[in-house]
Amino acid sequence: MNMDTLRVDAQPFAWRFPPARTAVIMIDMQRDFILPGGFGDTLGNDVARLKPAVTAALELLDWCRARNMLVVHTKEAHAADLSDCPLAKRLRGDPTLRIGDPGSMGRILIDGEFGADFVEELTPLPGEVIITKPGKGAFYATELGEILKAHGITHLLFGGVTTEVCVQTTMREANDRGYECLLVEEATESYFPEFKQATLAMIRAQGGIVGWTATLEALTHATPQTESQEVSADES
Ligand code: C5J
Repeated sequence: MNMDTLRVDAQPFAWRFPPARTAVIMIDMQRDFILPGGFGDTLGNDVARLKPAVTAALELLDWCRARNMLVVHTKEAHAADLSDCPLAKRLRGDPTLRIGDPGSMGRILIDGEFGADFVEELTPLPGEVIITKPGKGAFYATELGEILKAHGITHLLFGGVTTEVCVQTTMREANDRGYECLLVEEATESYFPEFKQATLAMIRAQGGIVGWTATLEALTHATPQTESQEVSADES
C-alpha cells in the first residue's frame, strides 16, 4: 500500500494525489464578491448565491491544513492608482460602481480596502500564501508559479468564486502548466447556477480535459492508494 498517495472518487475517474506535493488554491473569497455592496453586487448579481461555498471552503481548508498542505489564497484586487487595471476592464458593462469607486466597504476591488479583503470566516492563517492578482487567472502577473515550483507542488485542489470566471481561468492556466487539478464541487459557487454546472461538466469532459471534480465528502474520504489500484481499469 502506498501511504504517500491518496485516491479520491472523482469525475471523470479516480484522482490520485500526494498530499506532500499538493496545494489548495482558494480563489477570491473576498467581501467584494460575496457580500452586499461589493463588486459582484454592483454588477447586478445576487451575491447571496455564493454564501454556501464559504462553509464548504472552510471545511476544505481545514482538511488541507490538518495534512500540512500548502495553502494559497488569491484575491482579485488592484493598486490604489489603478495602474494595473486596464481601461477595458474598468469601463466594461454598466455597474452601479466601477473598480476604484468608493462603496460601502471602501473603494471597489482596491487592494487594502475592507471589501477587497477576505470574508471573516476564510481569513488566511499566519504563514499561508496570499496572491494579489489583477486578472482573472492567478498565474497572470503574479508570483504564484514560482511559489508552487519552490514548494515542489505537482497537484492542486481548487475552491473559490466564481466557478466559471476566476476559478475556471486559474484551473485552465494551471492545467497548461502541467499541474494535476481537482475542483471541489461544494467549495465553489457562481452567481449563475447553470454556469457552475456547465463549468464542472467542461472541466471533466473528454477524459478530464482540464482536470477532475469531486465532492467534499469524496475528498475527505480519500483512501491510501493500494498497489492493485496503481494500474486500474477505472481510468479508462
Ligand atoms: C469575477 C472572480 N467574477 N473572482 N471575478 O469578476 O470570479
